Amino acid sequence: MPDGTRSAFGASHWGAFTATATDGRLVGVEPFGMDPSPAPFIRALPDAVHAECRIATPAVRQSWLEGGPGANAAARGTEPFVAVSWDRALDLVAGELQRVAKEYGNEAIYGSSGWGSAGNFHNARSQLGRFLNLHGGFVDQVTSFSVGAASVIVPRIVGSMQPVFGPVNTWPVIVEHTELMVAFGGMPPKNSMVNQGGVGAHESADWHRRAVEAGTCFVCIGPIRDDTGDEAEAEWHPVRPNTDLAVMLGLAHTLLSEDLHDADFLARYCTGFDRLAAYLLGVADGIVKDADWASGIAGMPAGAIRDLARRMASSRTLIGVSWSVQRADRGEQPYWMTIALAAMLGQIGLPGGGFGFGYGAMHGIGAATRQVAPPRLPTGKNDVGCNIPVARLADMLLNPGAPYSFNGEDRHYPDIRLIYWCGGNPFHKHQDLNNLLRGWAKPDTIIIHEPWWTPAAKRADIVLPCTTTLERNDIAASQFDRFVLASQQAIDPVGQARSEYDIYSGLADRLGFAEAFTEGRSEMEWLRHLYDLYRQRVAKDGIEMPGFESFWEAGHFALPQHDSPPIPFADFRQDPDGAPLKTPSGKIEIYSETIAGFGYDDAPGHPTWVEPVEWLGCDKAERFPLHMLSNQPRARLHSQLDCGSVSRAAKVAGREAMRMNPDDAARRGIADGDVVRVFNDRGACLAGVVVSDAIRRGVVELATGAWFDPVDPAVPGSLEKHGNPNVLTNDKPTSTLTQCCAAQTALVEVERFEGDAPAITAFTPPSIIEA
Ligand SMILES: Nc1nc2c(c(=O)[nH]1)N[C@H]1C(S)=C(S)[C@@H](COP(=O)(O)OP(=O)(O)OC[C@H]3O[C@@H](n4cnc5c(=O)[nH]c(N)nc54)[C@H](O)[C@@H]3O)O[C@H]1N2
Ligand SMILES: Nc1nc2c(c(=O)[nH]1)N[C@H]1C(S)=C(S)[C@@H](COP(=O)(O)OP(=O)(O)OC[C@H]3O[C@@H](n4cnc5c(=O)[nH]c(N)nc54)[C@H](O)[C@@H]3O)O[C@H]1N2
Ligand SMILES: [Mo]
Repeated sequence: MPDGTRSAFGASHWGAFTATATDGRLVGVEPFGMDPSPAPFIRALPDAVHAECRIATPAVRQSWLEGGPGANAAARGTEPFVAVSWDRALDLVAGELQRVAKEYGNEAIYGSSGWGSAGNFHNARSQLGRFLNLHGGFVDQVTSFSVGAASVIVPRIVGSMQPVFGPVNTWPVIVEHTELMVAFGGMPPKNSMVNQGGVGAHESADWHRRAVEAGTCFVCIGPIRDDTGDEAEAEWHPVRPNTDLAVMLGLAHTLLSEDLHDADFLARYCTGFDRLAAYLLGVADGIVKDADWASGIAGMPAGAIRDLARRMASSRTLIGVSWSVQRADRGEQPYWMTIALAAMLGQIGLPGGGFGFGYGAMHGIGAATRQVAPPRLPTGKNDVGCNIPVARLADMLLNPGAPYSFNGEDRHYPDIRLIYWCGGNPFHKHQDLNNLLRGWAKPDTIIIHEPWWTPAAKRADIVLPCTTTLERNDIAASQFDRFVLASQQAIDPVGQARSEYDIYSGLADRLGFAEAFTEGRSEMEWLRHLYDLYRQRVAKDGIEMPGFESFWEAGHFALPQHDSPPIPFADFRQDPDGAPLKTPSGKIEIYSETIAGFGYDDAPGHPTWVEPVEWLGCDKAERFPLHMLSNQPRARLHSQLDCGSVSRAAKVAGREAMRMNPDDAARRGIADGDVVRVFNDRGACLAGVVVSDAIRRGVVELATGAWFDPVDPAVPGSLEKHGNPNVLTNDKPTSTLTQCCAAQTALVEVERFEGDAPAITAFTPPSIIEA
C-alpha cells in the first residue's frame, strides 16, 4: 500500500466492507469477502462521506442566534446559518435544554430518532435517550414506521411479536417442508439488501433458489411483479393495492364453504371463529365475502382465488405478508386476517406451515440466526411518562393538548417546545410533508445532529455535525444477523464533525452529569466494556467468543447457527393448556373481546373489510386514478446515500424514477424518460418515468428517499422538484387502535411536465455566514 494508505473493516445496515483511505480520504470500499451478493450501493460510501453537503462546522439559524428561541420560526429552511465554534454551540444547546426544562418541564422536550447508522455504541437513538434521560427525561416515540400497526395488533391476537421479528419459519425449514408459500407483497430482493444493525452475508436469493429446487411453489400477490425475485419463479397475481384483506376473506370463504377449514384446530387453539364465519357468510350485513365479492374489490379472478384456497388447504402452506401491507389505512386488518386464515388451514405450529410477516423486509427475517440481543448502550430511566406513536408527529405539533385514543388508552398530545432529532430524517419519513411543515414551525427550538445537510438539517435551528461510522470506532451487531462486526475508524472526522458520544459528553459536562453519562470511559473503553458484557452473555448459551483484541483484529465473529431452528408456535400446538399464548384467552383471538371493548368505530372485534380512505375503487379515483406506492428504494437506504453516486445514477432526468404501466403511460402521452408532475390535493412533485409492465395497471411506484426539495422552501405546498413521494401521502393514522403510518394509501394523477424542469438543489448546502 502507498504511504498514507490504510484500510479498516467497516459495517453498515447494507453490508460489511473493508474501506481504504489515502491521506485521510476514502478511496474505495470492498465488500466483505464472505458476502456472496453485496448490496450495490455499498460503493457509494466514499463519495457520500466526502460529499459537498457534509456539514463542516456547528451552525445556528441566523434569526435564532440573533433573536433567540422561536424567532422567525416559520423561516426554518429558508434562512442562512451562522457557523459557530463547538464551545459556543454546546453552550447554546445546554442553555436551551435548561431553559425549556425549567420553564415548561421535560414534557416539552421531544426526542426522536430513526435508522441512523449501524453500530451499537454510537447508536443515535441510544445515545440520545441516555443523554436526555440524564437531563430529566423527554417525550419519546413508541411503535415504528416499519411495523407500527403490526406491533399493536399481532400481540393482541397471538400474544407476542414473534411472527414479525421472528424467529419465523426459517429458510432451511421452508426448503425442507413448505410446499406452497403465498407471499402478499412479495419478498422484495431490494429490501433484503438491508438489515437493521448490519448484515455480514446476503444469502436470501440463494435460499429462494434452493426452495424452488426443493419443490416449493411461490405465489406473489401484489401490484408489483418483481417484489419476488427471479430465483423464486413466482406465480404473480397483480391485485389492487390495499385489497389484501378482501382476497384473504375470499380465500377464507372458499375454505369455509367447501369445508376445507380445520375445524378441530379452530376449536382447540382459537376463540371466536364463529363470529368470523358469520361475517364471511354475510349473516349480519347480507354481504357474502366469497371469491366473487373479493374479486370485484381486488381485481384477482374469482377462479384464481378459489383455486388458490384449495391448493393452500391441500399443501403445507406458509402465508407471508410484507410489512408494507400494514403501512396502509387500517393496515392491522389484513394482519389479523392472515392469522385467522392460517388458523383455518390448521398448520400453525407445524414446520414450514402457518404464517410469518416480513419475509424479505430485512435480510434477517427468515434467516436461521440465533436471535441474540446485541450489545447495547444502557439508556437509563425516562422520568417523563408521556410518549407518542411515532407517526403522529405532525398531529402532536399542530394540536398540543388535544385528546386522542391509542390501543385502548385515552391520551393527550404534549405541548412541545424543543425537538431534539438524531439519526432520523423527518422530511424523509413523515407523510404529508406540507402539513408537517406547518407543525415544524411551532416549537421554539429544533436541534439536530447530522453528518449531512439533509432537508431536516436545513430546517433546524442548531445543527451539530456528527461523524459517519467511517470516522469512529464501533461494534455492529443485530439480533437478525449472525455476524458481529468491527466497525473501525478509517479516516479522521470530516470537517469539524464529532461523534455522538463526544457531542453528548460535552453537553453532559455543561449540564453537570458528565460522570454519569461517560462513566469515565473513552470510546474504546466503552467498546471493550460492551463487548465483554456481550461475550459473557452469549457464553451462557455455550457460544465462545474471542477476547476483544482478537475480535477487533479479525474484524468479525460469526455466531454459530441453530442446529434445529425453532418452529413458531410448536409448543403451543403441542400443549395449548400448558403453553398458552399471552392473550386474554390463552388462544389465538380470531375475535377479540378486548378490541371490541375499546369501542372504536374503525376497529371492530374481528377482521373487517372497510374501504380504505383512498383506493382504486373509491370516488376520489375519478380525479386521482393512480394508486401510488411509495415503497423502499433499491439504490439506497431511505434517504441515506441519496447524495451518493449509486442513488444519483438511478435517477431519471435527475429526479427519482417512477415506474408506471405502459397503458397508463400511453393514455397520458408519457414516454420512458419523461419528467412528469405527480399530484393530488395534498401536493405535487416531479419524477422521471420508467415505463414497465412489472407494475399493475392503475398503480405507480415512487420509492421513498429523494431529498425533499421544494421549488420555493418559503411556501408550504410549493412544487417538490426531486420526487419525494411524501408530499403526496396522507398523514391519516392507520386507525384509532394503531395510530401508525398509512403511507401506502394514496391516490395521485400524473401528467407530462412541459418546459424546463427546475434544477435540483437538494444537495446544495444552505448559505453559511462565517462568524
Ligand atoms: N434497499 C432497501 N431496503 C430496505 C429499506 C430501504 O430503504 N432500502 N428499508 C428497510 C425498512 S426500514 C423496512 S421497514 C423494510 C420495509 O419492508 P416492506 O414494508 O416490505 O417494503 P416496501 O418496499 O415498502 O414494500 C414491499 C412491497 O409491497 C408492495 N405493496 C405495497 N402496498 C401493497 C399492498 O397494499 N398490497 C400488497 N400485496 N403489496 C403491497 C409494494 O409493491 C412493495 O414493493 O425494508 C427495509 N429494507
Ligand atoms: N411514504 C413512505 N414513507 C415512509 C415509508 C414508506 O414506506 N413510505 N417507510 C417508513 C419507514 S418503514 C421508515 S423505517 C422510515 C425511515 O426513516 P428514517 O429512519 O428517518 O430515514 P433515514 O433516511 O434512514 O434517516 C436516518 C438519518 O440519520 C442520519 N445519520 C446517519 N448516521 C447518523 C449518526 O450516527 N448520527 C446522527 N445523528 N445521524 C445519523 C442520516 O444521514 C439520515 O439523515 O421512513 C418511513 N417513511
Ligand atoms: Mo422501516
